[in-house]
Amino acid sequence: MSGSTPRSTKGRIFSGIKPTGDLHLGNYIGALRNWVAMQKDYDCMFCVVDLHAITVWQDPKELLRATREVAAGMVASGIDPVENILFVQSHVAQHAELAWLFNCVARLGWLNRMTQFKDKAGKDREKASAGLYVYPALMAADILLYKGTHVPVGEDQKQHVELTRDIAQKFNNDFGVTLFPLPEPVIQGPGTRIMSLRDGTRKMSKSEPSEFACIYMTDTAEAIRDKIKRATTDPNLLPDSVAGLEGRAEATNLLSIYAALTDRTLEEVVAETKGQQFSQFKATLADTAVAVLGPINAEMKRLMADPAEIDRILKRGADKACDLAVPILKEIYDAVGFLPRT
Ligand code: AQP
Repeated sequence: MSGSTPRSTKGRIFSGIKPTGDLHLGNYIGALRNWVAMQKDYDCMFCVVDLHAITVWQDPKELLRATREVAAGMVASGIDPVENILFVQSHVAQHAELAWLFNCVARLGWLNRMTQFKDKAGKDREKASAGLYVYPALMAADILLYKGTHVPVGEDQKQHVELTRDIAQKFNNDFGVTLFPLPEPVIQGPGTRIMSLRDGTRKMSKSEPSEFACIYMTDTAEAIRDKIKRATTDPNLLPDSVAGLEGRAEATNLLSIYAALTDRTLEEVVAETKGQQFSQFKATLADTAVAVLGPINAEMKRLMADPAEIDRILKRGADKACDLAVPILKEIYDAVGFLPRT
């Protein structure tokens, strides 16, 4: 056994980020910031999910760089890699093993309903990888390999957590066991879905082609200010109530970002900014974003300059994750009826 046993608290969390490019404000508000807040209450497993990343083409050198950068971003955001388990998915082979088993539990009809596959595969579905299609079975394996009970996710991932529950339930029923818990999605705060700065109806995303649509966690203060200044808005003043945001996607997005970064509700920030021009509000938002992201950016740079330190953190995490995964996978294989290796 290596490392300390995770503390027992409100339950076990598994959550991950794909190393598919530079981390952005959506990842920070929708995932990292919540994880930091939850780490004191739960046993936490935070994962750089590289097996998920390759469901679409990744340049090998860039994948390697981004894997360390996502780990650096997690630590720089305030994830404690000693108290929690922070690791790379491909370092724990049991994820792929359990995913295969779940490919045999999940039904085609369930996978056909997944909206993320439809979005990501687009019109040219025939050319999408088979991995992209069965991605939710791998995600179920990530969570259930550790009997995870809670999954903090952005709104967009909720459907996959529901599928994880379906897989857990079907496995338990099929094999007459109570092996898996039914994990709950935890969706928190006003920033559950951060939208593009150029188009308030599209999700802020690593694969977004316009760099002005995304604030990256590696952006300089100047870049952050510039992007917020250029963010698309509408011609009206800011409203005096949340109801006044109806049909104003860009204003809603910017105010939600402000609320999330200042740990307040949308109501509270609308009360503060009511009647303001966008130029005035954008200056306040830019100051806030720079104040929050600046220190994280500096810490990410420091960590990225010491890849051996990142690798040490990830090795310790993988060892701890394996210690948990091996006996659980054994229990699962026994339930299925696989002959144990002697
Ligand atoms: N725009 C967002 N708003 C709120 N939460 C978000 N998340 C991602 N984008 C937003 C949350 O971040 C976690 C990790 O996501 P991911 O990077 O593994 O996958 P993704 O959601 O597919 O992110 P991208 O940026 O859109 O990646 P690409 O372009 O590679 O597909 C998740 O909890 C997610 O909800």
